[in-house]
Amino acid sequence: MDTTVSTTATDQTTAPQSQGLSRRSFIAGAAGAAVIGAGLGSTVFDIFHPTEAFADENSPVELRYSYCDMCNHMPKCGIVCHVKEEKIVRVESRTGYPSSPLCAKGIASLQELYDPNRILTPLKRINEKGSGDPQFEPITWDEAYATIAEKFNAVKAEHGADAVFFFCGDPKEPRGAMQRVATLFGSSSYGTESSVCAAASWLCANLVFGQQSVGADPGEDSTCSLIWSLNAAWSQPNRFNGLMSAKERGVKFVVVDPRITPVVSGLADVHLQLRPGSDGALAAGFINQIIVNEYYDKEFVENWTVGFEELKAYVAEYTPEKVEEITWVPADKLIEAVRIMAKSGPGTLVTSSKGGCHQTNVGNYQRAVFMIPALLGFLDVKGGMALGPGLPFDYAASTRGFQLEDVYEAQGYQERRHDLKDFPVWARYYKMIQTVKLPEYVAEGKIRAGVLLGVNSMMWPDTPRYQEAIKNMEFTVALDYYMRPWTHDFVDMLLPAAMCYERSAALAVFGRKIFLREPAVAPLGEAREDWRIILEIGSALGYEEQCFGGNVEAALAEVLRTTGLEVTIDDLKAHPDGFEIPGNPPEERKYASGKLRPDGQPGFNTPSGKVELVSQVLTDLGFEGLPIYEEPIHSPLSEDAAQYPLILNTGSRVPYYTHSKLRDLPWLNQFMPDPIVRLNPADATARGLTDGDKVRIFNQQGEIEMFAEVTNIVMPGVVDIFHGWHQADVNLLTTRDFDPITGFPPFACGLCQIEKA
Ligand SMILES: Nc1nc2c(c(=O)[nH]1)N[C@H]1C(S)=C(S)[C@@H](COP(=O)(O)OP(=O)(O)OC[C@H]3O[C@@H](n4cnc5c(=O)[nH]c(N)nc54)[C@H](O)[C@@H]3O)O[C@H]1N2
Ligand SMILES: Nc1nc2c(c(=O)[nH]1)N[C@H]1C(S)=C(S)[C@@H](COP(=O)(O)OP(=O)(O)OC[C@H]3O[C@@H](n4cnc5c(=O)[nH]c(N)nc54)[C@H](O)[C@@H]3O)O[C@H]1N2
Ligand code: SF4
Ligand SMILES: [Mo]
Repeated sequence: MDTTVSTTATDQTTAPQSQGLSRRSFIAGAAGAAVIGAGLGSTVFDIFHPTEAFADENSPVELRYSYCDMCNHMPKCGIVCHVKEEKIVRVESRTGYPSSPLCAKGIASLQELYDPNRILTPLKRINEKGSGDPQFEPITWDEAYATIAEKFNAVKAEHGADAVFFFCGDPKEPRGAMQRVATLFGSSSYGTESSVCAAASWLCANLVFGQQSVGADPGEDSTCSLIWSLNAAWSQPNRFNGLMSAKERGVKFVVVDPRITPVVSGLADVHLQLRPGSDGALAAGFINQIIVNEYYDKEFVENWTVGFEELKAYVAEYTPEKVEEITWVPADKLIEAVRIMAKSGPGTLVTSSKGGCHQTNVGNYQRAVFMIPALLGFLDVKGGMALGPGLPFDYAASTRGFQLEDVYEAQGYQERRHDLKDFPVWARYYKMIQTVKLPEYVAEGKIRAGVLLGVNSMMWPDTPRYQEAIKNMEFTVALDYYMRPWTHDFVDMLLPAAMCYERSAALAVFGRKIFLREPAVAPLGEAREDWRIILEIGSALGYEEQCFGGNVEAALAEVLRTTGLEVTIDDLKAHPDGFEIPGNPPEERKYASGKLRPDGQPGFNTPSGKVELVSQVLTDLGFEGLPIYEEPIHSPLSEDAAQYPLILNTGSRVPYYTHSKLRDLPWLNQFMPDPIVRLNPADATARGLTDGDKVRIFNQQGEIEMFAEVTNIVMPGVVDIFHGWHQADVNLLTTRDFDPITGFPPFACGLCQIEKA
């Protein structure tokens, strides 16, 4: 059956209504067909516009409110949906909402909603996994749930509940529900995309000052800010607004980034353009200058830190000159940057999940970075980085109570975790396993079945290892909007997830304001929202009451109840502009008043109660306590550099795409229709390459082909490649050299060579 009509992306933008089958015939066709093929031979751009996405122009418009989640899968920018005949015909920015305005991805979100390649019915696999041509046939939801329950319970009976894996990929909203169901089922094998995203940064902040953090944007009272690698202009445009306003207020910025990004050109007073992966040395140099020039807050260091003398001795050799040699950052720039931060303060540190985390040495280097605001006396002071509890929600607007963390603790899940020996530091802080060793856990028979929500095999280094692992599991069910052969060719079942505007969970929490999202339209076809599917799986597994029979509103009511706050779903419904939880005015130096520790004692929530410049958690677990810099495993200084002389820096965000997503949307695809590799003119000339050339990029791991973009945004010696292109997956070139503290892969610092294809 051919449900698609091939057109080019530009055809679709100019002639949307003239193409192909209607939405209704697609749904009917899909449901009635015996088999749905992946069409591996065709491209994901073979799409058409369903006429039914268009309403009669004269119908009345109703305005409904939702959020865009396209850049990070949490309720972000506020959206007003113009709804006609129960179809969203237009989206625009919601004024007065905490997050705005819409970027190109937000505006294009309607093309995703009405993309005819969405899967709209549960599907089961009918040919061999890993065949290269996955074939699925539609099944009912009842059959899907009955099969999942039977398979999971059989694995549990024979191998224990930990052999069933509960995973959320980039979609972060469903985490609370997924963790709850995993715990109810008795499995400690709950994991998420945080394994390779921001959690290395959170972990390091925890080790240094006892609180999860990726830093803080400068506030009204801040005078400076050290941005260590974030490129918000492209990764979080909504946030970039705030940073630009801070610049207008006169806040000074130091930006650490190997590239000349819009954050650098728009904000930086000093740009520290370092060699990717050399951050640990730059941070040591920063600290050296803070100490040598006596810029540190002496009272704070004396009373609230441990390990200062050891740190001072360690950084003594990291003089600006030596740091220049290692990092390629001119010595005078480093001196100037430290001076700006020290002389202006208080200010903030902003880190990111990308440059911040994707290195073999991140567990040490990122700790060194978090020590900078601590030494400068910026922690929990006006204009600095506020610490302490906000509302009792976690990162994905859920709660410890909803996730049943007391059950996890009381019933000894921690001791059974598969990752406990591999990544003991990670395991100490998170009730989710570090997933990078999934291939090993499957090979060893520790993981045998799983529910994989929004899973993308290309998110991990050395993609084929993960595809193989998913394939070798006895039974897996994926939840997605689309059928993605590079992942779903290896699963047994695929369930259709409802999109952003069709969902009600999760809650949106901004500061002390909580918003309830009401679906702007009903899910297309038989799609269901992720929370509902997970809770229905939980119900099928035998936990109907604890899973509210799949009722999402009841589950959200439980989330609210477990916050312990005085707020109900009805309160949220009565306050579409957000229900504000009253709070006391912000308090400074809460470490002195005992408000940062669960035991109410003064100090930070670390073993010593102090900011740990030498980490006790690490030394107790047999690691080095000081934040010692080590060269990346594959670096210009390593042996393989002779063969692969260019630094492979992958994953830096582009404004139009999110990971493997959104390539299907014509409005976005026109900006970057093909995979590109960015390289500096010097490196291009040396290889006889010009802009637009087709090139081979290769190293000891593998090879991909892309088109060259010759640009000064990248420094000489470095190539910059965005991830998530299934036709040119850069994770065929990245290595599984995991940082021992965090488990993170070195996406930012590998090696490669380039030549004309
Ligand atoms: N080389 C390299 N690799 C990287 C990175 C890098 O910088 N370089 N970055 C890493 C980081 S930080 C991250 S976060 C990961 C990205 O993590 P991934 O999980 O790889 O992200 P996506 O490509 O967005 O894939 C998510 C899948 O979920 C589906 N999906 C999207 N939204 C929903 C939803 O709401 N519900 C359901 N059920 N499915 C949905 C999409 O269609 C897609 O198939 O990649 C990591 N991998
Ligand atoms: N458009 C779009 N937006 C996104 C995403 C997306 O895929 N597309 N993904 C979302 C997700 S899951 C995440 S995690 C965030 C990431 O958000 P960001 O961290 O802002 O994104 P990146 O562009 O990956 O990385 C930031 C900067 O790190 C620099 N960098 C690279 N290597 C190094 C290094 O070795 N050291 C240092 N100091 N810096 C380095 C890059 O040059 C880049 O400019 O973006 C989110 N927003
Ligand atoms: S910044 Fe863009 S993609 Fe991200 S939530 Fe806002 S509109 Fe959506
Ligand atoms: Mo991420």
